[in-house]
Amino acid sequence: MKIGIVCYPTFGGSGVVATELGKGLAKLGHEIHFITYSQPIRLDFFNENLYFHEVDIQSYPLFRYPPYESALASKMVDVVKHEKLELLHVHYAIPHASAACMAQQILKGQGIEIPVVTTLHGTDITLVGKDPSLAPVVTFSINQSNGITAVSESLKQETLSLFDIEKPIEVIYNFIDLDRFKNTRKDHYKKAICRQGEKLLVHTSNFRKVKRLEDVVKIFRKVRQKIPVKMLLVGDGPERTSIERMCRKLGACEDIRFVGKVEAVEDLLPLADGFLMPSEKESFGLAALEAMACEVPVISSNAGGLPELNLHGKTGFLSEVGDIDGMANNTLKMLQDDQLPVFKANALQRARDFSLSNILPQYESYYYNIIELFYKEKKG
Ligand code: GMT
Repeated sequence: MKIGIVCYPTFGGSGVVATELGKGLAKLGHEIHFITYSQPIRLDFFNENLYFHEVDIQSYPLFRYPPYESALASKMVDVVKHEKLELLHVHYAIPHASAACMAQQILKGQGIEIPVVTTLHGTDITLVGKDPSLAPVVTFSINQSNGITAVSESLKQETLSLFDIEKPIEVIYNFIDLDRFKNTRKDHYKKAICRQGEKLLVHTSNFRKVKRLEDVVKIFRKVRQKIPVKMLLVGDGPERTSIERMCRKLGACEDIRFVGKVEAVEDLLPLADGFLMPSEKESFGLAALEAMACEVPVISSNAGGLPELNLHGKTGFLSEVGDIDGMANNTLKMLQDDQLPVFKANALQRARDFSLSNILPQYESYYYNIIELFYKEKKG
């Protein structure tokens, strides 16, 4: 199949899923064309089936806001026509689904028919998309898509409750490349951070409000009052400065290390004994799955799709959003020497359910179904 993939090329989960999906499909022999404003972060290897088309936006003094959506739609038209694509798969509804919808209409006017699949990732629905300033366009463009997928059952249900959706939504979970994310047992690195044999906790995110970084630090502090422990905060974003300030104020700087954005996060995760994800909202929790694949159990909130991934009392623990005491107590329970190896093994076992080899064929057969349905409907 010749597939166009549209996504955000940054560190965010939706971009990672889209890029890894494209890479996986290319390895299976499909021709994959990424259409985005810069080279996707994880598009880091050569494969003869992978192509990248950059969306360039004209700047003009009149524009207060650059017309990205129009530029993207125009690029989609161009790539579909010249590369003879058979399907467009857009990740994150805003503005990708509406741009795809426009491209589809333009192409139709030129006698070219192409189905569009939209994958909903989370904040495009639960935070940004439901805002009245965007909801009508989001609803329209989701309904115009020929196929809709959501990354968890929870996100599917939330989408159905927030928008007037007229088409079935298929749940296809986030996935993980177990060859890349695994326990590489780099104990010597861990000793460099935890010199006295302390336990190590990790949090990775885009440091946005929704991730509740303050809770991460508060949980860590409570755990540190009981056992020797260190913490790595991986990533960067709007909350970083205030969280660094908070750490200083609490005198926790020497035990909490801000690592910044790390491309090869799979090198860091195996060092950890526990992963903290107290998010306000989380449609799936790809970062937690990455940790689990490296045999790191998860202390998380029970927001969104997290209970579909993190099994309470088995692969870690779930608590209500904001329950700092609960999360700290659960962390202490999980880190006990006789418990930790069991949690670690369970985390890996659960991660295997979401392996690339399990999930990729689901996307593949979904594409074939949508294409078949699309042409059946056209014939009438
Ligand atoms: O977590 C973020 O803020 C990034 C966001 C994105 O769209 O890039 O992640 C969302 O999509 C991921 C991939 O499907 C999911 O694993 C994350 O749970 C989801 N984030 C939220 O729902 C907050």
